[in-house]
Amino acid sequence: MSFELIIAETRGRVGLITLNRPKALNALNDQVMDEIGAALDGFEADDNIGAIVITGSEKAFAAGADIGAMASFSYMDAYKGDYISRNWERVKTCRKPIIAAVAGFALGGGCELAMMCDIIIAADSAKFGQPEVKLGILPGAGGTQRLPRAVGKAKAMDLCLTARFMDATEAEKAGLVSRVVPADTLLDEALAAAETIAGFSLPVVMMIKESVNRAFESSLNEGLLFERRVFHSAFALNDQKEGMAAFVEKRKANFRHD
Ligand code: CO8
Repeated sequence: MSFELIIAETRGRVGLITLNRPKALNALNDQVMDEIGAALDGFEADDNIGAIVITGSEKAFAAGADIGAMASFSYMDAYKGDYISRNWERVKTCRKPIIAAVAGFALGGGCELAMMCDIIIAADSAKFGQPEVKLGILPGAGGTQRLPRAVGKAKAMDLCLTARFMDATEAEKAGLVSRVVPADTLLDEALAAAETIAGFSLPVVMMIKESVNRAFESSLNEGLLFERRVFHSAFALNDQKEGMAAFVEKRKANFRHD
């Protein structure tokens, strides 16, 4: 897959998307989001891909939505053009797991893009923030909704209202990121985690992603019921037979992803 503002490649069973607009610190415009969407379409259609990593550069995962592109927007441009919903939701609808590997700035839409992923692994250089308030706007791609779910109301209010940045250590303590690693090992760590996930049964991995996400959309009892039904359905998989046989026979499971 060949793109202009991102690089999409495969590493084993992992699809890797690298944002590639270095001069604008990977600011996210329509073209970037369309290209991410097209890359995700390709990876989702590819049976040989079991997990995806999205990363940026050493200096910036993404410094936000492209401010220049938005500066002259009218209300009608935003509303009729279905700004954000049109091409940002594709990340959310991806059924395969996505890891955001974040170094440097993840601000505004950049932080929101990372939060749309399933796991955030941060370099020790990472800085997260929702500084839209400084621009006379508010977060528009989930910052006021996903951030409080990740870090709680107090910290989400603090970040969104003061525009201050949160470093990687604080982000890990607050629950936004799952691990912090030295910057020079970030991509290796993220790819290794993705490769581990991609080695498990793909349908089971997809069921786990769907079930964990359901926890944020339902009451506890509804979520537990959903989990139980999906759990029962796992016994229809060849991979369940293989996984348990492998345990009993003390060997490594060889999942066929069905
Ligand atoms: N949009 C466009 N260009 C950007 C952006 C951006 N968000 N961020 C940085 N750039 C550009 C700069 O304009 C500069 O370009 P040039 O060299 O041509 O002047 C280049 O990247 C390098 O930036 P700096 O010189 O500013 O680099 P510094 O190291 O001095 O500062 C910062 C780095 C702190 C990251 C600084 O660039 C900054 O504050 N950037 C803006 C951060 C921000 O406000 N982000 C939020 C944007 S609004 C948003 O995301 C809304 C989300 C709504 C939903 C998304 C829908 C699409």
